[in-house]
Amino acid sequence: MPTTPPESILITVAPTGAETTKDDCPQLPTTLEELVAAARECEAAGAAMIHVHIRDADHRPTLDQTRLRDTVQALRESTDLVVQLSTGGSVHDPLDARLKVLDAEPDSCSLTMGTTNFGDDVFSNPWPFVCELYQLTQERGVVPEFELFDLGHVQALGRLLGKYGLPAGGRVHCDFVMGVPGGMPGTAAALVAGVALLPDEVTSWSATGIGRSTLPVALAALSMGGHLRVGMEDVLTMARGVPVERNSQLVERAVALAGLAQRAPMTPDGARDLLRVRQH
Ligand code: KMH
Ligand code: ZN
Repeated sequence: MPTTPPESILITVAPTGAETTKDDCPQLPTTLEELVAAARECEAAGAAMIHVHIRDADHRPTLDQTRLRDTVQALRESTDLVVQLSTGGSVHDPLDARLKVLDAEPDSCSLTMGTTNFGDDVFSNPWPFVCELYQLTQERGVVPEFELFDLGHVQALGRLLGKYGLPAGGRVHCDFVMGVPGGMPGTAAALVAGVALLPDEVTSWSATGIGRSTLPVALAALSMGGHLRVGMEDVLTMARGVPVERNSQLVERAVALAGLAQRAPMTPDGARDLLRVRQH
């Protein structure tokens, strides 16, 4: 990993997630139209990649194949964003349905490096599943973003790369997802520990802090030369008692914070180059 911070910053937006209900948060983009509108606003605000979870007609999380394909196509038609589909889905999604996410042919996909307690639930990522999903990304030419919820996941990433080699495109990008109840805390100290453990093959990393940890994690990541993921998947308030109305507000804030660190938002083409995502 380079020791000097890069001059530009990859901002990924995670606009929806699988945990928040539409009833609890009517402004959450859950329909395709809402998702595309949010994506366009976030791209205009400075996002270069979108991490996508989709919902069904009742706004519930789904991994429906047709909807996934339609979503990838609609996002490609309406934006230049790098399209990353979640293979994590919701804690209730079966492993085989999560593997099939790659059939929708995204640019990138998330790949979580181990099981973690997730609030009162379990986010299941057994080692054989991680290996199968990783090999599938290599076969299909989909660039994985390794999701690290815990320090053990960082170790597991080294083990995976040692066993199966580099991802499609040859770059290794990972994302620290911090502050999930059951995972590592969303603190600067935990991020420092995680970055120190990253395998040598890692070429870039981002971080996101859930809920109240969003700002401490963002500031720590910026100070360490990391990239940022923001969005309503991870946080629903701008400040205590102030709801997020649009995902683009969170992207705008990330751009402003990065600006203070003298880093300009990367374009989608810049992100494709960083991640070695193939052109469509
Ligand atoms: N919804 C979480 C259980 C991912 O997208 O890969 C899993 C998650 C991670 O959001
Ligand atoms: Zn996700």
